[in-house]
Amino acid sequence: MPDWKKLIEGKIAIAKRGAKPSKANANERIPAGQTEVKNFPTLDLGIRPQVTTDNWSLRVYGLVEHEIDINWAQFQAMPQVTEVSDFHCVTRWSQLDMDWQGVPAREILAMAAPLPAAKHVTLHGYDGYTTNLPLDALLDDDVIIAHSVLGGPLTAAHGGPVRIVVPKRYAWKGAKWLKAIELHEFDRPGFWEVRGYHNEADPWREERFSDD
Ligand SMILES: Nc1nc2c(c(=O)[nH]1)N[C@H]1C(S)=C(S)[C@@H](COP(=O)(O)O)O[C@H]1N2
Ligand SMILES: [Mo]
Repeated sequence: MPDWKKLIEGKIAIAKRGAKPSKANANERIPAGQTEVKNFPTLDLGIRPQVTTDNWSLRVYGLVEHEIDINWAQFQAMPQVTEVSDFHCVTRWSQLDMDWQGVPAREILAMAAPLPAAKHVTLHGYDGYTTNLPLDALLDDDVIIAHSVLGGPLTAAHGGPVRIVVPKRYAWKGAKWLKAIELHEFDRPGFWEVRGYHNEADPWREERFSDD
């Protein structure tokens, strides 16, 4: 069991390092306060859920017309895309040109048919992690429910077999080991959002903390 208090304080300290506003980067694809990396670091709560292609499934529920539960075979049978995007972590690293492969989130949401009252989502990971977004943010074409990146299947450390990626937000807004997408009417802050991380998380506005 990780030492939660230490882990949380450590991550917050790293993200808060440096005075604001941060200096712009020479590479204009790297947001202020970020440094480019090429080694795709790993960051999570330290819980590795035992999820494989055999026991993984994705549930979409809440304010939807059709609740759905998609298993690995059904997911593989859906139209696959590759979406290249940049990945920005609030702990100040960015990796460019990540070639995520999988199914656009909006294809899966369309199958569930969100009800008109559905305005917000909670993404749930198999490790118990949650994060929140407006439903609209998941409908962008760059939002992928991904099984592969950088030429191979997602490793367990990076959220395999399936994670979601939301490139326009800091990386904590994408749940690894994606278990469920829950739709609701009102916003419900997730794991980091209740601990002070910014609700919107736009890296181009340096929305790291809610008190920024
Ligand atoms: N299920 C789950 N998803 C998660 C996390 C987590 O702890 N659990 N951490 C988030 C954070 S804070 C970041 S920065 C990214 C890191 O993804 P990576 O480990 O593939 O770099 O995953 C996000 N998604
Ligand atoms: Mo993070």
